[in-house]
Amino acid sequence: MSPGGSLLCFFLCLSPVVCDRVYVHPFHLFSYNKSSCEKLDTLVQEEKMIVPISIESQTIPAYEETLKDKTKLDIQRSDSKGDQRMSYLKDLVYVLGVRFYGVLKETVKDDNILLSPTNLYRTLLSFYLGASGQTATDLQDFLGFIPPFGDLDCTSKVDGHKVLLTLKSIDDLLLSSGAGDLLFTKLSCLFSAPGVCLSESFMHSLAPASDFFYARAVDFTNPSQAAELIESFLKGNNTSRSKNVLMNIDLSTTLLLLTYLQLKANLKTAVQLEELQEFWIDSSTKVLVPMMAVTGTFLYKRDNRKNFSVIKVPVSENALLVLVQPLNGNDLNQIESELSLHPSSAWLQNLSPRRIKLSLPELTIDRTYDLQELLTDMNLPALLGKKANLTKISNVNLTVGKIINKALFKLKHMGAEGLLEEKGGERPLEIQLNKPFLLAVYEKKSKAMILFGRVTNPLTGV
Ligand SMILES: *[C@@H]1O[C@H](CO)[C@@H](O)[C@H](O)[C@H]1NC(C)=O
Ligand SMILES: *[C@@H]1O[C@H](CO)[C@@H](O)[C@H](O)[C@H]1NC(C)=O
Ligand SMILES: *[C@@H]1O[C@H](CO)[C@@H](O)[C@H](O)[C@H]1NC(C)=O
Ligand SMILES: *[C@@H]1O[C@H](CO)[C@@H](O)[C@H](O)[C@H]1NC(C)=O
Ligand SMILES: *[C@@H]1O[C@H](CO)[C@@H](O)[C@H](O)[C@H]1NC(C)=O
Ligand SMILES: CC(=O)N[C@H]1CO[C@H](CO)[C@@H](O)[C@@H]1O
Repeated sequence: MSPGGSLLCFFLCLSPVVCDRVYVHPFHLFSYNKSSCEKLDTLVQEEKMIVPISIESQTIPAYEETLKDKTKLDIQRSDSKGDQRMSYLKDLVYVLGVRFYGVLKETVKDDNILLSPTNLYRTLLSFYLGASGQTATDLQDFLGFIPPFGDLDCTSKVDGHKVLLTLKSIDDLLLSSGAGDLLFTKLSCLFSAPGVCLSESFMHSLAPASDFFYARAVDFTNPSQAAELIESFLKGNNTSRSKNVLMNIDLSTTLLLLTYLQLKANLKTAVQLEELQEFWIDSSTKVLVPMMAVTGTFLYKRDNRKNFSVIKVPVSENALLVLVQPLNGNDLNQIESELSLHPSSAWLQNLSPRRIKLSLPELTIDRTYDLQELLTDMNLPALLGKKANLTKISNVNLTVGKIINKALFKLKHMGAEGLLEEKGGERPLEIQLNKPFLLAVYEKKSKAMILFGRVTNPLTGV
């Protein structure tokens, strides 16, 4: 199971990570070494288990409080090894994101798409942390960690905590400085069947990656009631309705994971255009949408061979919004079909500064996907299916139901309605995003893709 393998090789060849003197295969930045392997062997497997309280209980359980305190301890130092880890991981995150995008593109047809590659990665990594045996091996493969020499001992295994900490440092960077205009929050909820115990260390691994973490028990044997309880639980926590995604919960579910990533950004100096503007959904259908405009010097590329343009707009100190638009009558399909051939940060390369007046729709895109369905569409229904070995999560056999990933991206203007200030000098190049386009949000330093999607109709975002 390594369709990702060939892509991975491609990226490895492009960006070998070289240490000061000796070459260290990037895999070993994350794998166990000989001495930590020996420690693992002698480690006594005596797990503390927790039975989550009912979703209907009004109290905040002690285990959630403890987790909050632990979360604060995990502050990351930045060092060269950490940078190498980020640089390697960002490519794996991209490959996974593009694979999921690929199946979504086939299933949702012309709809908007929004997914968070970092969050998808983190979700599957959580299950890796809870998996043993073949399930752990398969998940590691799926996450893109292929051992370089086919080693079969413990050094061929990836230490999931190192990966998790690297993902966390990426998130921390996004918020590190000047995040004033950015709202970035992550919520994780683990819902288990009543009486099912969950390992404390598994919960501990999930919690630090989220701003809000909840673990509650729900009776799934009444699926519609379970869906209602979950809906109302989330509503109390500022999560917008997940429409239909909670429908058809499997009766046999004993574990359901839901994560929600929100990113809201304000375009400084952008102004709202007074009148609604045309947006062409396809060559013969237009809708009228609220748009904003911003003038400034942005990094830009126009590729007249491949027929697309890229513009990079900073939305905070460390968050970059990248917009990709087809040119010369090219359509999005063509660009999408070549995604997997691009290295993860290709869109950030070879751009040059240009004075531009950019008009683009105001955006609110909220999308929810069930990873179990997407895995089935990828012909991998067994990866987290009924036979999955998740003995590190619970001592009972778990049936993982839905794995819901929800992402919200909101882009607004900061300035008031009105006219753009026109400074003298060079006349700006006018670019109007008035046709379907791709968008991505990158963290600037690590070049990790936080959000990725396409806008085919700005009016049907939620
Ligand atoms: C092995 O890994 C552990 C934990 O990551 C680290 O503390 C130790 O220094 C490493 N040992 C060697 C020989 O690299
Ligand atoms: C899960 O994996 C562990 C480690 O390989 C193994 O000992 C155990 O028997 C497996 N359990 C099941 C139910 O397959
Ligand atoms: C929900 O929103 C309110 C008001 O916007 C805010 O004060 C509160 O912290 C939010 N709660 C969560 C859990 O996000
Ligand atoms: C780009 O557009 C031009 C003009 O429409 C066309 O001749 C050319 O084949 C296109 N290139 C690609 C790679 O689609
Ligand atoms: C859990 O699953 C394993 C393998 O499928 C099976 O051998 C074992 O009996 C099951 N345990 C329980 C408690 O159902
Ligand atoms: C911050 C907040 O609103 N938290 C709520 C999340 O939902 C649970 C269950 O409804 C409430 O107990 C919390 O107060």
